[in-house]
Amino acid sequence: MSIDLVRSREFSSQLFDWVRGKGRILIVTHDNPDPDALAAAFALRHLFEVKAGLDATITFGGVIGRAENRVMVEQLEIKSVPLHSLDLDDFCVICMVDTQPGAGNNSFPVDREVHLVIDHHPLRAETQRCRWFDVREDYGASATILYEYLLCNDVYFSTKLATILFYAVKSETQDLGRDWGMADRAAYLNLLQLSNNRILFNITHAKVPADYFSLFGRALENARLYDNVLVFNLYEIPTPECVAEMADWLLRMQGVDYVLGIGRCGGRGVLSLRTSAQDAMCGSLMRSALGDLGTGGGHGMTAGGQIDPLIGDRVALQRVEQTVTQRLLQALDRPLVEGRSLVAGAA
Ligand SMILES: [Mn+2]
Repeated sequence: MSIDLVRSREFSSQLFDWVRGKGRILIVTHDNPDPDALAAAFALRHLFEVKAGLDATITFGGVIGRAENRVMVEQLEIKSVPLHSLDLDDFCVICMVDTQPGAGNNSFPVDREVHLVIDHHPLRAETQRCRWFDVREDYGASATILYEYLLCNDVYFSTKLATILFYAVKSETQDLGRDWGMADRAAYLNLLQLSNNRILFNITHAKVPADYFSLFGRALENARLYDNVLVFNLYEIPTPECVAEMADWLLRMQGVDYVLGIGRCGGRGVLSLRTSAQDAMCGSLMRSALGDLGTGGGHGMTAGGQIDPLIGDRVALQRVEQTVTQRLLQALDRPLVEGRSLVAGAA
């Protein structure tokens, strides 16, 4: 058994000993959860049920906007309750997955106690004050940590559970191409053979509404190139995940190594940073780009950020775009060149 698996076995068995006999459990993910957050929450709830006989509720702020993720939740029956509708005093144990207390990307009140944190973002000081935390920065997905808990506790992988976890590792690491480690590879390969390939196809080929395609046009129209850095502004967006999705798409452009995207959803600024440079540190680049404007974090090749609130008209969003672009170029040690529009004829 690898060192990682021994760590997983010891941590999880001690955790279950502690949690047994406790009352209701709440599992909080980051706002607008992605497949990794949803899968980690689902697997943790399953573990509590099987190993401790306890019910847990999955919750988060925001919405699940991305078409793929909606199909995932529907077809694999991942049940959750909106955070704002809960009375938090009803819960005895609070868990966080794929996010950490005070990280800025979850809506759980910062003054409330969190008992358990399982995550793969850089460890925060607040997390170290929690009763239980297992934070592995070298893991590509939180789902991989949960996969190991299930594995070393001899929990049966139903097709549903395997498919959820597999899709999480697949999408989070872009099929082991981005911020992945050997643990993710082991999880990916093992889970693939247990997964439902028809549901996986339905998720990756989710139908999208007609106005989804207008986002591509808007991203192109408002994209500016600063040498190998591309910055785009989507302005008002229907769901926060659009920014990351467009950023992933534009990163495929030849000669572009970094993509920074901006948008606003529900009065909140949403930022996403992507790179094709394997040795980059997007999390800290995002924080440099935002400075005092907002909060952000992430991994080597991806990062997210938020400005809450982001008020004002179109010009206000353009001003934010200029500021974060300048700061990003500075952090990357690039000359502060004048950006040029990607599409001929655009502003
Ligand atoms: Mn994650």
